[in-house]
This record gives sequence, structure tokens and C-alpha cells, in this order.
Amino acid sequence: MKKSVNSGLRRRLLFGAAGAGSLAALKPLRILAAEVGSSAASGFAEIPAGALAEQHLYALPGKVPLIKKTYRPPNFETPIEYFRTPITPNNAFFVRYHLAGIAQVRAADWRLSVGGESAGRELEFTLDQLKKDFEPAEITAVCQCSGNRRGLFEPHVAGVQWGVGAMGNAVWRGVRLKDILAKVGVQSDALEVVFGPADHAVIEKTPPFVKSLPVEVALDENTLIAFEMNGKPLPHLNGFPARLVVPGWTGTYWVKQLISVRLVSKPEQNFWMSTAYRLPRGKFKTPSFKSQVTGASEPITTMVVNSLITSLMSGQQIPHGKPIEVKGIAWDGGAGIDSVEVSIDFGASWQRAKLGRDLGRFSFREFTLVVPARERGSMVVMARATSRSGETQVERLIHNPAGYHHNVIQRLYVEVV
Ligand SMILES: Nc1nc2c(c(=O)[nH]1)N[C@H]1C(S)=C(S)[C@@H](COP(=O)(O)O)O[C@H]1N2
Ligand SMILES: [Mo]
Repeated sequence: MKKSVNSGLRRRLLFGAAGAGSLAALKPLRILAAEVGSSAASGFAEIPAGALAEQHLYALPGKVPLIKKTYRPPNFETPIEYFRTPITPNNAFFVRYHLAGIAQVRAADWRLSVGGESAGRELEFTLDQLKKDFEPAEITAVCQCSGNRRGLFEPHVAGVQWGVGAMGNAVWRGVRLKDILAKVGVQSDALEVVFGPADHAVIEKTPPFVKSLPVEVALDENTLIAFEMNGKPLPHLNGFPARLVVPGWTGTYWVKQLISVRLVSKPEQNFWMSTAYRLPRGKFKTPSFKSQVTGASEPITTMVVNSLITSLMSGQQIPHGKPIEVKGIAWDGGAGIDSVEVSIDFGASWQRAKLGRDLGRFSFREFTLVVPARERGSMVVMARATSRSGETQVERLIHNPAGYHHNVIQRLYVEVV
């Protein structure tokens, strides 16, 4: 009982309750923080870190121990320490699957079939052909699950209860999808491009994880079919031998074990497009996937601006007088990060952090700011990222039924002793 109250308090403290009101109204949280005391020393909200996490950590083949959410299908998130560098290592990259029948594809057997009713012809490519016959392309981009931070939603929503680690940033290398589509010919009536994977349901009821994109997004020069991640072949659980990379768009479109690409003239209708991965229409200022808008809902599209403090742990004790290094990463849906500001006075004033090297507008961007620890007692550190399109993190959660787009300004409590 006590534990759940504490975790509730922690959650409210760190990410703000849905009804927290203006930032000024957050002042009483300082008292709550003092009450919670060192029992909050467990990282982000109820998300396990350190000792607490150990019981939930599990090493999949080829991976370091990751935070297990579900085993079958595998859903594992990245522990926070791997976000202390802007590139997420392959062996620590999160894993998300909807269906348990994951295909073990051999590179030599793999074929990509490309065609569809709005293509000029049907073609099949081997991995060697992709590597030899097309100009290579490379991009650094964040793959983030739409439901990253769903576990921090208040009120709670159903689905994988992700903490902050259902995301990663990598250098993806492969070929441009537009070059492949050009080979089959894109007819003028092409509306969407439909992507099919090799994985399938174990119980036949669930349809395969087929996703579509607007044709103009598929033809964007940044949309890749990638077979390398950070200079190595894709790990099996991250899509070996080839996956779709859609910089700026949420992870759901990044189809792994990709085997089929079809140009179509009508909106793709299957469970994963028509029912799952949808938002109440107009609730977010992200681009609209026009051909898929129906009634009151529309598909999720690009990521919202967000940031994560990685240098501090919730409840961490900091010696009085010693400066506090506030470090972390920020990212958005592709405008690029303009600024990250830090506040240590509940948002009354903000100071600009120094940004790290620019690895491109789709990448994590590091930030650092050293703040003084002048007064003893609990202290709340906040970080707020703003993109180059002027979008900034929200003070209050924009609630939605599927638990997507959590980008509430983080409020991380530390104790100056
Ligand atoms: N084949 C296949 N591809 C998939 C999925 C899936 O279930 N099957 N899940 C998608 C979702 S929702 C996300 S968030 C990303 C996660 O990529 P990762 O597992 O490499 O981290 O893969 C996407 N591609
Ligand atoms: Mo996802």
C-alpha cells in the first residue's frame, strides 16, 4: 500500500500529474518530495533502476540485460545509462514486437518483393542486389515507440507499460526507398506504400504487422531500407536482415524483417492501420496522414519534441555546495532541437543548456548545464526542449486512449545534503 502511494507521488513529482495545473501550482510538490524522502531513490517514477531494476533485467541473445516488459512477444526497454551517449549501442537497443512468431531470416534467402497495383512492374531484390545496385544512404535517426512513457500516464492506459527507454538513436545505413520504388515505377494514382514483414502471429487470429505510409513520405530521400545499424548488420531482434527507417516518424512505421513493399491507390485497411496506432483527430499538432483520417481519429505520425535527463537519478543525494551537472538528450520529429532549458525553481526561471554536437535533425542532441546546489533540502530539476519549429514540451499530459506522445516536462527530484 505504502509503496504504491510512494510510486504515485514519485510519478506526479517527476512527470507531473495530468491535473497539476500551472507550473506555479507545482510548488507544493516540494513538500511531497520531502515526504517521499530517499524511498524515491529508484530512478524515473515507478520505472525500476539500479538494484530495483535487477529483478526485471533480462539478457536476450545478443543483448545486454534490458528491462523486460513482456517476454512473448519480446518487449524490452533500454536502461537509462545507455542514453548517456547520443548513439545507442546495438546490444542495448530496445526491442518491440507485437507478434511472437518472429522470423529467423537468413540473409542469403531473404528477398524483397516490390510492386503493387500502382507500380509499373513487380520486382524482387536480394540483399546483394540492394547493396550493389543502389547508391548507399546513411542517416542518424531516433526510433521511438509511440507508447514510450505510457507507464507514466495518469490515469493509466492499457498497453505495454513502457518507462522512458522505448527508444534509441542509431546510424542507419542502407538504400533509399525512393530509389527502389523508381525501379518499379510509381504510377500517378499511388496513394500509399504498404510494408509487410516476415513475422506472424502464433495464434492465427492476429493479422500480420502490415503498415503503410503516405506515398510522399515513402518517396522522401530520408526514408531508407536499412541493413546496417551503427556500422554492423541489424541485430536479429531489430529487424535483420532489413528494416524500414522513417526518420521523424514514430517506431510503428519502422517495419522490421521487411519482405514486401506495395504501391497502392487506396488506403490500406488492416488492424494495425485502422484500429491501432491512432490518436483523437487534431489533438496533436503533428502532420496529418490524410488518406487514413476517419471520423474522430487519425494515425499517429511524427514524434513530438522531448528530452531526458540522464546524469541524475531521482532521490540522488548531492553534497551541498557541489555544482550539479544536468546532462541529457533531446529529440523531436525532425525539425531538430533549437534549445534545451533547465529550471531549478519549479519553472519560475529557465537557463539555456549547452547543446552537444549536431548529428542531424533526426538524431538525439545532447545538452549540459551545471547548476549550483545552494540550499540544503530537496530540489527539483526540470528540463524543457524546444524544436526549431518552435514546438516545446508540454506542462501537462495530453491524455489519449492509447497512451502516445508523452512529452511532459520532466521534474526530477534530488536531495542536497
Ligand atoms: N516486423 C515488425 N516490425 C516492427 C514491429 C513489429 O511488431 N513487427 N513493431 C514496430 C514498432 S511498434 C516499433 S516501436 C519498432 C521498434 O523497433 P526495435 O524493436 O528495433 O526497437 O519496430 C516496429 N517494427
Ligand atoms: Mo511502437
